[in-house]
Amino acid sequence: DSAAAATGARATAATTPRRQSPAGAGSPSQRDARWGDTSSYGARKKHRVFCQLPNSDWALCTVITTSGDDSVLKLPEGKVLRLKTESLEAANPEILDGVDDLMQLSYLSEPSVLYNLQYRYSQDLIYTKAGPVLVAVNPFKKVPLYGNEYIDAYRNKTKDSPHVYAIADSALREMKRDEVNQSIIISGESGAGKTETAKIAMQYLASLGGGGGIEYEILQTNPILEAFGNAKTLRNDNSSRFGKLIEIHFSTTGRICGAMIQTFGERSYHIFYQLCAGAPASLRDKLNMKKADEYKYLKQSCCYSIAGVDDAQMFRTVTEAMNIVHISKEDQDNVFTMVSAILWLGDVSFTVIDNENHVEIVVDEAAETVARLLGCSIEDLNLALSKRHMKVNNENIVQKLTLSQAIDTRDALAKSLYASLFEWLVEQINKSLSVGKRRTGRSISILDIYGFESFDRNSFEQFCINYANERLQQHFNRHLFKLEQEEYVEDGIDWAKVEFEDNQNCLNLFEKKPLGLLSLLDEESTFPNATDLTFANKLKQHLNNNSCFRGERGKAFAVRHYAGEVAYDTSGFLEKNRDLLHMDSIQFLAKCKSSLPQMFASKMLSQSDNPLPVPYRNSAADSQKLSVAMKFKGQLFQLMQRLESTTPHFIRCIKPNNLQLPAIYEQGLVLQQLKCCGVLEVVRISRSGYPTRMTHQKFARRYGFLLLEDVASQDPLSVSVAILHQFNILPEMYQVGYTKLFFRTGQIGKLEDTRNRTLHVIRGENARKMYSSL
Ligand code: AD9
Ligand code: MG
Repeated sequence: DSAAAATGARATAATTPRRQSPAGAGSPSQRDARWGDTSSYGARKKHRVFCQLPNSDWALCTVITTSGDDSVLKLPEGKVLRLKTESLEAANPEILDGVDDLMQLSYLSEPSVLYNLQYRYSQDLIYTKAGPVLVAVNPFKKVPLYGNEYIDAYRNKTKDSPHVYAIADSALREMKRDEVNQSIIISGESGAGKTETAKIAMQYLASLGGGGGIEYEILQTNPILEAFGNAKTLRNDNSSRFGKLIEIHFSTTGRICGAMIQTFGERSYHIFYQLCAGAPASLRDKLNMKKADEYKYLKQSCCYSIAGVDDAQMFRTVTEAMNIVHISKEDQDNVFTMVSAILWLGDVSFTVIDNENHVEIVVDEAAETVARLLGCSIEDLNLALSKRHMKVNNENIVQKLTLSQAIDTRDALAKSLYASLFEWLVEQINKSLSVGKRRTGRSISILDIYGFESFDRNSFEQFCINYANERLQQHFNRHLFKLEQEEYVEDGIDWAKVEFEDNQNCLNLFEKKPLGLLSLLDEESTFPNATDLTFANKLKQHLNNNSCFRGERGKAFAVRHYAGEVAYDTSGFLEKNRDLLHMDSIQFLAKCKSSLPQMFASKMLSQSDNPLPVPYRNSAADSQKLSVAMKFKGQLFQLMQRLESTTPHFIRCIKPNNLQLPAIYEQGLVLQQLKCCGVLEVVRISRSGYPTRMTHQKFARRYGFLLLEDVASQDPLSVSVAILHQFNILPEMYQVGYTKLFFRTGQIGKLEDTRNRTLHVIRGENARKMYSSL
């Protein structure tokens, strides 16, 4: 509902569609063939293997016997099961349980990765590395991993387990060492913990200054942005309705000296509730505040409070934070005046004045309060909401609006007032934190942005979000490719044998001109008679031979994204893309006496395609600004440009359950996210290369005793080569580098098994002790 969208009534996401069942958790036959056949090897007596239970979860079990095509297995709780041997997946040896980097796993199959994360999660080890990426699984409870003690430990390197602090610390060190700007790119789906993670990273960086000063101001931007930019949804009580990049600048001495915030996308709003609950009496009188449940815009949600959150207290926190970032009392008053005006605008009602359903506003408390707060006359407000100037056949005419047109106009006005207010607020914060003369040009940027989304029904919002994620994924792939390449080159390995997948095709599908999704959408948006159906048909007509595109029945089409295929329903695409705010509304704002509406109006005019404040323009299609998709693309390109010049550090947040509860780990849900945020892709990339690496020394020490010949006197490299030969490791399965041996997936697992069996055979506790400690 557009009115709900205008003010972000709480729990607007009540309409949020249910997620599709995870694609990867199907039966083994549906599994990705790329994981290869490791099972036949794993299914030997006493071996640990993964088997898939009827609910699709994988369970770690032990093989009791194998006969014919079947294996008899023992489940953890003691149950015995007979399954097809080929449906099993090899499990890693016990010594690899809970390793803190997934790359150390010898078998990198989906169940192995899931099991390892779960094993750690159950011990509150919520952070795990996947090569260069940090995976963070949301604990949904306080975990004892933060605070000064931990910050110091990571700073002094007395701790090196995976952590956001470790990422922030590397960013800082690399910024100083290489004199290159850094970025910390945090992604994940709604409620996965991105915003919390961003705050944890900021906390680490801010602690450098020892509290107080600009560091403190930067931290205080969080409550302000969250009040105005976050809302309660079904998926997250504190869901960010905007993407955010905060660039933290450092002085020559390595101290924080300023920051800059850039925001993207839609926004909404705890602040309505906070203002209602927490405004002091004087402000309440001045703004004619009602209770939250008395406003139409807020009533739609029937949700006026959030468990564990005191809105009144939050209001004080927000105003205090505004003081700290130097937003003057006067400006604060102006801000809350706008917030109140927007709420009252929702209560403005209309009466029908003729038999063509034309309307006028009802002059009541709502209309009077809006007029007073915006600083306009009732007549102006009426004109703005019930009439529209048009030019037809070169003649200027005034069109009366019907009830539904008037309501749409009112809601669009409320929505754009709020968007302008948010933008303005971010500008004020940026002015206050501006780096000015202290600038050294060194910075660490933290990006907290919505992740890939795939629902039962996907609309324009998912279309934009997934496009952005496709771009970020490319950035991610290229970075990883570079890292891998560097490591191989450094150790003298032929990296040409490593294949990487690129998602350029999918990006082309979006961006190509004139026949890409975005261009076609914009073109269709300018045709007054176009409909969502004509748009869908146009796509099918021009894009059907693109391998990333699939036309579907009716108004739908599907895109093959890196994270899986998503079907989009074009209903509402054109209207959302146009996001019309009529020139009349802008001119109405320009005439208002209050300072903010005027400023908003001139900003809207200056951002327009056609900057002339022409009162009489063509039809409804005379959008006063860039289309939403184009604006989004522009912001995205700016963002990418900024990121390109930084060294990226990636954090992928995972939501282990949809209940927002601790200690529940749903494999299917986790697996799907690992795919969407590219973690499985990292794993896959490294599988396509030589993921297991071990120094010559370590390899020789660990497996040398398995050799039949006496090699005691030889150097580690020769011993290593002798081991490779004796165990018939095929040449295409490994490469010998200057310092390390590089193995294809699964190879070390075989050696490890032989080693274990040999250790079993060697009798006597002494021998066991001697070797198992190696
Ligand atoms: V959204 O896309 O903005 O809807 P986010 O930002 O990914 O979403 P958020 O950071 O808001 O999620 O986290 C959701 C909730 O998870 C928080 O309100 C916390 O209750 C909980 N959370 C997340 N990370 C942690 C953590 N490291 N420790 C404790 C956490 N709780
Ligand atoms: Mg968030």
